[in-house]
Amino acid sequence: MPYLVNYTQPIEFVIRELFGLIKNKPLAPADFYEIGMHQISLLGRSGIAMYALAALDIAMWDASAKDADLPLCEHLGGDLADVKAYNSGGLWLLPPEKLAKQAGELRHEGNFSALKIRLGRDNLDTDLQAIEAVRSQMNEEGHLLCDFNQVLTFNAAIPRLKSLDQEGLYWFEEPIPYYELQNYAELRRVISTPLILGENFHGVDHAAQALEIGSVDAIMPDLMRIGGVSGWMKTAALAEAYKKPVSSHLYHEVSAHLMRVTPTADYLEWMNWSDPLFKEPYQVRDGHLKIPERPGVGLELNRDIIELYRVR
Ligand code: SMN
Ligand code: MG
Repeated sequence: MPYLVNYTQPIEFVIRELFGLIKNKPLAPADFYEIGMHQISLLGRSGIAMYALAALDIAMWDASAKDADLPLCEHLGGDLADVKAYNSGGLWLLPPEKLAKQAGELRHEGNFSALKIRLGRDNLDTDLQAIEAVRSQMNEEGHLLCDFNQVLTFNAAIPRLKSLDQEGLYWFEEPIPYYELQNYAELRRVISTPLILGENFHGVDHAAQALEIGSVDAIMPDLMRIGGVSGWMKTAALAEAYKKPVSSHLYHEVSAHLMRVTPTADYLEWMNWSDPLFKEPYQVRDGHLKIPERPGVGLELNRDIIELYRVR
């Protein structure tokens, strides 16, 4: 799916529109989420409108935690304990012979014991070689997660996943298109490795539907698509009710705080692409993210870099 840079402009436009709801009003992020969701109903409670709402929701929760002089996780009732993470910053669909070196580097970046590999190559054998190359750099007890990024059809997924079931992978992520929720439920009946999706849940209702249909063994919401901190908290409560583990997708800066107040929290995705945006980006040690003891999300923007990415 192409990520078109021009889409940032309509998002910015909706942010400005929604900002009118909160300008010069007391900080009340939970109220804003409810009013904002109602406001965007005509556009649809997802997509560009949701991205804009999420941006403001996150900014408001950050400000509200800063107002209380607490790190966001403590403001939400949690503590600053370390957050278990996996390194996701590589292992794309490269030829298997290139993967061992990269896996070694990713492991040593933060002494990670868990990595994520991308699968779904032209044939099963190449996927198996890729797994073997990465495993050659891991401890026996380390977790190897995998992500297909929706590349398989339902019919192709059945034999491929049945064969890969023998590999002891920690999860199968998005093997087929994310919106085929009924097919996910079918796959779960014939596959034993846990199936996870969620980076493409567009709002809490979508997560609720996947849980209700029985499409997933675990979920991994994306902070933006799920509706910011408020959308995440509602989804975390649903996952607790359905007794399903919750991992995160990207945005580890905020998601790390939320994992501390997610009852069924599992893995935080560590993908530090956004580090240049921040003056003091987060650190990982021994495969765990350390949340800094600073108010709010605890990050200050690097204004010079922001200038480079300005929409207008
Ligand atoms: C992913 C999706 C979008 C951007 C980066 C990475 C991938 C993941 O699906 O889950 O890490
Ligand atoms: Mg993914």
